[in-house]
Amino acid sequence: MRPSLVLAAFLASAAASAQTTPALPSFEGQIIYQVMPDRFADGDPGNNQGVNLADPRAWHGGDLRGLTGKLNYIQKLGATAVWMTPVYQQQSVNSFATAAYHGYWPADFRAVDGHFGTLADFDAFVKAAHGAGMKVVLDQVINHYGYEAAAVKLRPGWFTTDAECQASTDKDVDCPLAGLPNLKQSVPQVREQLIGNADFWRARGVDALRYDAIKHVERPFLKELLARDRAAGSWTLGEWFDADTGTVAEWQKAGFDSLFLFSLQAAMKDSVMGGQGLDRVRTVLSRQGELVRPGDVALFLDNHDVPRFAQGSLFEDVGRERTKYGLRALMTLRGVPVIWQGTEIAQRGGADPDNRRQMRFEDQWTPEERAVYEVARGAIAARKASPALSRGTLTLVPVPLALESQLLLFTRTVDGQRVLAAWHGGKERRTYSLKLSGLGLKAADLATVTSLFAGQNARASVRGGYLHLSLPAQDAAAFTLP
Ligand SMILES: [Ca+2]
Ligand SMILES: [Ca+2]
Repeated sequence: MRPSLVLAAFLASAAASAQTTPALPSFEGQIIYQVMPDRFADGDPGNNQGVNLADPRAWHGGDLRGLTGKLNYIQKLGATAVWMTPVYQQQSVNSFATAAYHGYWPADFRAVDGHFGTLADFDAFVKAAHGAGMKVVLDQVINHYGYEAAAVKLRPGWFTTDAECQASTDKDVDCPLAGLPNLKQSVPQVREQLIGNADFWRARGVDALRYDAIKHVERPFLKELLARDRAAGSWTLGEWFDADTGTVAEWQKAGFDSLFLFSLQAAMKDSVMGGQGLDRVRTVLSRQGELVRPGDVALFLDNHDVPRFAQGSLFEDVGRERTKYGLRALMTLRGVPVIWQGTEIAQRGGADPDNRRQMRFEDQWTPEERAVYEVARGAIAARKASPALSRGTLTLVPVPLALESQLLLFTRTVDGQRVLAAWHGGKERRTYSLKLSGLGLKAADLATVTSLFAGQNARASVRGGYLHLSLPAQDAAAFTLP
């Protein structure tokens, strides 16, 4: 070994021993794009068995090859990671007149459903994503099999019985979710199977695992699973439907790196899209101190289980304008933004399956949809270019009581850089002059600056102890502060 290599090896081992605890897997600074592969892009018409685009409950033909072909689109939007809903082998028949296109009715957790392609197609996707510098988040079902999966009849001992459900004191966990065959994680073979599933996909290069329906999964098993994921370096994201800050904090303490903050999604739907007071959002943010790792919490405007964000307005033009506001607002927050396919063009849709309409790409967009996309792309770019927006701490700035429903201010700070986020819910453009001392802010005089978000007429200045803000109606802006 050459002396330089000996020295390098020595320094590496010294660094390793100096580090008392290994760094936790983190997605802070990432932007996740959520895809439902069946509804995204069809790259292989040869696997379109049973496809019917006119039926929202049928397969639509999207697949892994199509997704790989659209990586460039996702990357151009600015996302750094892709979360795909499950692609493994599904039950082959319909239940409730619905096909298993969504991926949540698994039959074999270690095979790719023929509609999505093959394991080789999966590997090719992971390779292409990594080649583009992007991370892969795989959806994992750990609570149930599909209604008609063969395993249900083959291995009855793996599932809870009606009597066990009725006798249980924790019905969320021990009773079927939507009637789905409920796995008993206290059975050792079930545990082995589920933990082996995570290992299987991890070995194929998956960077992170999004665990479905964790509210319904046995707790000791979840902790065992999470400990293994953490030791293997996989980032874990839990879906506890309707989770508020307290639930997210509890499960971050128990070993999850992240959960979706549903309470913030609900507040943004009401305030940003619904035009109700911004104090709803402020109330959620005021609890961020409870979070163990606020920078890793997953933040979203909508997903495949709730009505589309833009659907919150009866009027398509209003839905589009407020989606622009929502996307910019999302990019000012601390956490990991998750964008569900189509939200970047303000796609509409009510409850499932209407919220899972076919994705539409550039050549199908109207000029109005393109305008929403440009705002999304610009807001993501601004966040990525700003260390404070990407990774800074968040400090709420108190505004006068009379303004609380229409003005939300907070700062994001990292490494001495500070950005002021200003959300304005008012229906008219407005200029605010606020005394710095009343806001608890200290800032040197600042000649007028414009928002970090391109194409937005928003300005800020500081003079004589006052912060002056000139803000467009129903929009969120971000300003670099001295
Ligand atoms: Ca196809
Ligand atoms: Ca369960």
